[in-house]
Amino acid sequence: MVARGSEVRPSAVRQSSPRDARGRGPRPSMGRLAGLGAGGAALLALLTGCDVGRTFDGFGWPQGGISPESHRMYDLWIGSTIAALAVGVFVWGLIFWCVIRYRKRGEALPVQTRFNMPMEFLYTIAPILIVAVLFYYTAIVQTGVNKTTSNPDVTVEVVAFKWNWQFNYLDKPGEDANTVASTLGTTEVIPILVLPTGRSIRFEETSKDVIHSFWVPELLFKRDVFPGNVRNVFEVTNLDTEGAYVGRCAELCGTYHSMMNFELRVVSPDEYDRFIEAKRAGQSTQDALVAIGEPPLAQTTRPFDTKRDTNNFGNASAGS
Ligand SMILES: [Cu+2]
Repeated sequence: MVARGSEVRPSAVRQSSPRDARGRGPRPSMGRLAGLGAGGAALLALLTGCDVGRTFDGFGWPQGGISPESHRMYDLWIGSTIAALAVGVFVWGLIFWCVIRYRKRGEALPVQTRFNMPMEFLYTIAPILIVAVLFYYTAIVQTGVNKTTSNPDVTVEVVAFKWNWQFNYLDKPGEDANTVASTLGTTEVIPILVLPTGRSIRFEETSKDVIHSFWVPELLFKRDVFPGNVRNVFEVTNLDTEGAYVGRCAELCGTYHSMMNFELRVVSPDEYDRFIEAKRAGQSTQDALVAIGEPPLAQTTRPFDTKRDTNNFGNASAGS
């Protein structure tokens, strides 16, 4: 019904015909190829939520995410990589098998024009299936990561400017909200964004001048901060691990872009409530941090010394 190996390669007819007589032809390949798409899908589904990636150092993807969104993106990466490796191993196997099984056995050239319709069909369908499965999971994860709600537990306005950050705690989402408390970074003090575990958090970003980018590596996510009354909004379902995490500007925004750091300090909900109370009572961010038993200054980064007077502008006497 279809071209067998013996028909494709007349020069190898003598060697391969007994094998072909046992029915070796396109059918086993068809089964394997058909199983590939389904196998990839099953593998991806199985590995979502699995921690196979830890064994292989995350396959290059950063580990240590602190939000459900970061875990889902990590799982998508691990699942996609495993599926890609499975396809890769299968293809490498086919290549080596062909190289050995159909190696040169004589001077006669094999027939150069043959096709095998079921194989051609599967070569087209299998990649489409694989891409469809990858697209499905990507769309699901992306939609989840970008999802916003109307009633988050905490809303914080992120204001970026050259070259620092201001964080305003709002009483509700939206531009007409009131600022409950505020933290402003300066040349001497790294701004600390204090947030609680276990609560949904909405970030509303806006810039005073140029495009910046709000990036906390442990969120495995960065989002541009635009000027001109544009509010770029994203949310995390919750933060799951207390600690101090460095935050950076991830969009080249000018001379001191590389120094535009901040710190995300994740504390317990109770400590967060007391922090906000202390801020509302008029305390500085540093005093409020001490009041809840936290270090007052950033632990993960420090203000940069620009050495502007002594070195950059050649005025040696100004710095001494
Ligand atoms: Cu910036």
